[in-house]
Amino acid sequence: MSPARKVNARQADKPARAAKPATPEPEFRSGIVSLLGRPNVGKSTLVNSIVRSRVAITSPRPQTTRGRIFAIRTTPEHQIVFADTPGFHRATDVFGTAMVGVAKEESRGADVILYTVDVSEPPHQEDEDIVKFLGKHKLEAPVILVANKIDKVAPDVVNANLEQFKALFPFTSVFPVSAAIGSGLQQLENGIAEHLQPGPMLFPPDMITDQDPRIQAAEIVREKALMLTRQEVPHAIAVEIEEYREGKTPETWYMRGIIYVERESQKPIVVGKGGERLKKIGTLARQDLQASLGKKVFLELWVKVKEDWRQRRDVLRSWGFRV
Ligand SMILES: Nc1nc2c(ncn2[C@@H]2O[C@H](COP(=O)(O)OP(=O)(O)O)[C@@H](O)[C@H]2O)c(=O)[nH]1
Ligand SMILES: [Mg+2]
Repeated sequence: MSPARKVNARQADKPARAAKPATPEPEFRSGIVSLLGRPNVGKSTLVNSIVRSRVAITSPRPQTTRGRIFAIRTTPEHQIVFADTPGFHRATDVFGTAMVGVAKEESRGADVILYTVDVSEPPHQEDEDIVKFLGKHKLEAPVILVANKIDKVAPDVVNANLEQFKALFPFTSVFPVSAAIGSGLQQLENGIAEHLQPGPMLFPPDMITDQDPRIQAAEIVREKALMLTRQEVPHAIAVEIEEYREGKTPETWYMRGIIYVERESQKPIVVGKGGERLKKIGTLARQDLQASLGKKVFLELWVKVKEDWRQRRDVLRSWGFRV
């Protein structure tokens, strides 16, 4: 600071009467931001990184996210409610069609749309489907292009692919990021905040997700089952937590979960030799559940067959899917 601008302490303590009129406090802003994108581009990883919590499960398997999940980021200036959705893919069954429906529905009510892509690869066919959808419905919300996974390939590959994505749609703005290593996320958050309208908080400031704890527990079990199975099996897995209650003491929690598969032949795959795989799924899930609940967790897991559940509206409805 230059000597001329120094103020002594007494002067500084004076009321700000003589100072220029105070600028009004910027208004609090809030809004719903919906994530669109192909499966596996990193939508859930992105949202988890921004809200600094593992709200949505993630995995290298496509279609890990199966319902709309709100992940809420609150700062003194704004509250951003992210609607993480299943990916936009070419659906071939009742379940897949419902998943794409979730993504479409969420984007209609959003204040901002985050179109997330994996910029380590050029656009896929599904990207063209999404762009068509955006064009057809003339959504009023601004569409921001989030070019994720910039850590995965060399910068010139990122740039070449990015140009192709940019050519698909008149995006409001573009943010290259890496959700996995956390780069570019603050700029993205600021970029989103610019498009939020002044408004009150939509959720209490300490709330990070609207997801029911029992569903969240089922999702954690499913994440581990996805991690430990291959090929068609991950797609055939659904998890329901049938019992979810305090254990014998207040420091403990008891859960009984069912891992559903579609065919009898998939059951031994999930169970593993001598029950090894099921045990591993349980151990990994229990570790996560204990960390998030802060209690000792007793988790009992069973594997059952629900023939062709992805094709059956009655079953899907009984699990809470809107089909
Ligand atoms: N290298 C890299 N991998 C990422 C990044 N973001 C997500 N992934 C991985 O991509 C896979 C799919 O992520 P997920 O968030 O489940 O994708 P979603 O289906 O779009 O929700 C997971 O294995 C993530 O770890 C990233 O920025 N860089
Ligand atoms: Mg996801």
